[in-house]
Amino acid sequence: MGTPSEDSPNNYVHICSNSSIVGWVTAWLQGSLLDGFGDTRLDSLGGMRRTELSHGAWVDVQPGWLVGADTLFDRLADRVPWQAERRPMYDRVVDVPRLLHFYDEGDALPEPVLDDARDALSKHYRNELGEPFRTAGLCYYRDGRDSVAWHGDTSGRGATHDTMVAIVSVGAPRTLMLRPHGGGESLRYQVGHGDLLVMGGTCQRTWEHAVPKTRKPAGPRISIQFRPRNVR
Ligand SMILES: O=C(O)CCC(=O)C(=O)O
Repeated sequence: MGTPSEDSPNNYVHICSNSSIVGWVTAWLQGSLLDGFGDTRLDSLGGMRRTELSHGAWVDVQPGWLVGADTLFDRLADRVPWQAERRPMYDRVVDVPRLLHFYDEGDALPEPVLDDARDALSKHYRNELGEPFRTAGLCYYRDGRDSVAWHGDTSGRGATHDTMVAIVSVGAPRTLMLRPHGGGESLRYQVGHGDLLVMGGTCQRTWEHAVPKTRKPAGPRISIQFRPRNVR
């Protein structure tokens, strides 16, 4: 940050006498400055970097694509009708270790910037994907105990066709891992604070992805996954 000018927020906070108030206001201002004072918007997709994986799979990454991600995190945490689900696993029914909400094709998304994100991704990948992104699956990882196990998105066309799944992450970073289906060396991506990660090509059927549990302190993260029709 540069030298504070007369009307800068830094000078403003120094007029407060109580040091804890000064600390709190300074932290709030710094967070707000970084976060665009509550504005949420998309950067350009010009910084996207592709990594080719094996078997025709690839991953595109653009750090910090969604500006104001902390504000969006707060809004989604408050406004999305999160569901705690239970699923059968072998001979038991277990809690799904994350909160979920699925916005199907045609459902109104909870924040306009998510419509913008879906449309920008559809435009960017129009030639390669040949169809728009249509659904948005949201996952809320409350802390390091929440997770998603190794899987590919293969309920639907992802089992047989090349496709794309675009993930925008807001809130604290978590590790998203990728490994070839059936095992092999894994890749690790730290995703949070507006990062974009897109899995494409054969990725859903030849690779698996996971967000593992962690014992390290982990703040909450929300993942927004955009998918084309009939990919889940
Ligand atoms: O949290 C993520 O980014 C991954 C979510 C995911 O893999 C899924 O819901 O299928």
